[in-house]
Parts: sequence; structure tokens; C-alpha cells
Amino acid sequence: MVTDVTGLHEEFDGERLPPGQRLTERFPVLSKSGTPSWDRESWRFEAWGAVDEELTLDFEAFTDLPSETQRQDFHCVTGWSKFDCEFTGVPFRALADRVGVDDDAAHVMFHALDGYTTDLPLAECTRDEVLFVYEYEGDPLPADHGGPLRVVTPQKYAYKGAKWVSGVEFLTDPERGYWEKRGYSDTANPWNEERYS
Ligand SMILES: Nc1nc2c(c(=O)[nH]1)N[C@H]1C(S)=C(S)[C@@H](COP(=O)(O)O)O[C@H]1N2
Ligand SMILES: [Mo]
Repeated sequence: MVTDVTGLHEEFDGERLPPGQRLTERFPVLSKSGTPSWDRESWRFEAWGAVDEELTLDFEAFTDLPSETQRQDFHCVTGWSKFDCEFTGVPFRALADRVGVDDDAAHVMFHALDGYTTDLPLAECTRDEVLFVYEYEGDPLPADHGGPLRVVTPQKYAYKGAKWVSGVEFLTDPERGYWEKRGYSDTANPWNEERYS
């Protein structure tokens, strides 16, 4: 079953194609510094910070978490959008339930194998459409697009979704990620064109 969340622009009173974006049929690759290497055997995902119990999962254990498939649009802050991406993965909320988030946790920092980080309020991460993705169109997520595991955040510009995600840190106070420290918007709402801060 595929859940279609491409209507989510309505919640933001916007057109499906956000202002200032152009549609592409391709799926461009955008990375700050190339594709890092990893191997499936030694790969681990970690959750730490304001949680009941810190957690380390190997790839098999991660993909044993509840998963779903969604059809989503993808909006890059540099101006391209891609419609109808079919992503399969673990909802952020399922991971949060598993780890047991502290009551005073309010913010999240995602960490990635290439040293990338990005941050969001916890309430943005627990929306239904925020997924830890490991399959794209029914195949393992390609390495250039963040395989084995990446985050997608279709309600935000795509820099909020860390490719090659290796861990998630639960915070009581906001901190800023890689692009957020370099002038990109903290809030990153595509229908408001929140590109820069
Ligand atoms: N780890 C990591 N995640 C990242 C990036 C990156 O450089 N490193 N770039 C971000 C940006 S700006 C975009 S638009 C999307 C691009 O995803 P794609 O290469 O699959 O199109 O990944 C985001 N996540
Ligand atoms: Mo981007």
C-alpha cells in the first residue's frame, strides 16, 4: 500500500509546485562533499540525548521497525522540485516510540556519515510524512541519494532530510545544523519561500 502525501501543500495554502521552484523529471544528486563509503556489516544507527534509553541498531534491526511506503514531492532550496517519489522507510515517530523520548525533548539534530547535520523541532519530525528511507521506487536507496538510509521531510526544503543518516540526537534546546549555520533558513517552509535566514 502506498500512502499519497503529495496533497500536503494544501495545509500550507500553496500550489503543489511551491513558489520559485521548477519541476524536474530527473532526480538530481546534491551533496556538500560527495558520497561517503560504508558497509552494511559495520553500519550502525544511533539515537541518543534526551531519551529513556540510548539505542544502537544495525541495518537489519533498523529495517525490522514498522515501515510504510509513501508518494511524496521533493523540493530543493536551489530551485528544483521532483514530484511523485516513492519512498519506503520507518516513520520518525516509530523510531521515537521505540527509543522513548523524554518529556523535555523539544528539538532534534540529525547526524550523517559525511559530517552533515540538520536540525528540526521535534514536532516537525513526528509528522506522518517524515521517514527514515531505505527504498526508492521499490529498490534499495541508491548510495548517491543517501543509501543505505536517509531522512525525507516533504513539508520542508530537502536540506532538512539528511542522507546517509547515522544517528539522531534528541535535544532540549535548539541547535543549528550544517546549512542552518551557513545562512539557510531554520524553518525552511517551501510555500513561504523560507530559503535563507
Ligand atoms: N548527509 C547529507 N545529507 C544531505 C545533503 C548533504 O550534502 N549531505 N544535502 C541536502 C540537500 S541540500 C538536498 S537538496 C538533498 C538532496 O538529495 P538528493 O541528492 O537525493 O537529491 O539532500 C540533503 N541531505
Ligand atoms: Mo538542496
